[in-house]
Amino acid sequence: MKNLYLKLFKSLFSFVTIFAFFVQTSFAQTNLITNGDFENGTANWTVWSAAMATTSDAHSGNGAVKISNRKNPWDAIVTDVTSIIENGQTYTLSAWVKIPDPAVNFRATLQLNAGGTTTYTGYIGSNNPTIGSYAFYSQTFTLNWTGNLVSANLYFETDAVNDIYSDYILDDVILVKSKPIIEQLQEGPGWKDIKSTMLIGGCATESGQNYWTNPTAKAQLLKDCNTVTVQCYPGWGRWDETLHHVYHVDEFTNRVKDMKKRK
Ligand SMILES: [Ca+2]
Repeated sequence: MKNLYLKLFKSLFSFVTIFAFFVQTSFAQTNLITNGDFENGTANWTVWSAAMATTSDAHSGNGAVKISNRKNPWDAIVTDVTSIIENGQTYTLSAWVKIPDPAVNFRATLQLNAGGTTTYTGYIGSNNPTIGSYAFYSQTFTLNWTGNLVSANLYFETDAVNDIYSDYILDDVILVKSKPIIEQLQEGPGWKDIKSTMLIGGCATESGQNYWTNPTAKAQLLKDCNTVTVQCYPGWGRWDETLHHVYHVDEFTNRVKDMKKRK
């Protein structure tokens, strides 16, 4: 019976894309970067071999910072994060960046000197960043180093196009302690009481990592999923040939309830 049910379930949900909206968990999200929004001028920031000036061309608030007169990738705005970062900690770094002229290989680089060895690691990178308007860049990563931390600088750089290094404008730089999303889900309040704002997506197909085939995600679903605000709509395979792009929220919720009972 169980197998029959699962077969039915799989066939119903093949090629269906599901989006669940829920609030971020209550995990602390304090921005570790002082004046990351540049509302206090350029306080807490310095510049290496370039020009730094505030600008009203902000992503949010009244101010942002513009870096110009660059001759090298590392002619950049920089902030000292030595006293901020912790070994073994996972972080999410994000920033809004506007690059007016052609540029490649945008990244935020962490220059880290630990135990006398200096390393350079790029984060939130894009080989082909958006040109001419603000774009959002974000990445979650875990920092690990060996030996005593001597210094750590975070700076933002690009490579040249036709030997010209574009200016760039930076706003809303945020560094927060983070955890892998699946850990946040496991520690969170569960889906049953959650109402919308954050998007997670997954395809209820039989391949790849999704809520139905990823053991951890599936465990979470079975653990606490009683009612879910879910939008389902047929993908290219379509739910059927008559109800095109129809939401099947109730159907989905009932299936989940039933699956939970049968586990
Ligand atoms: Ca700002």
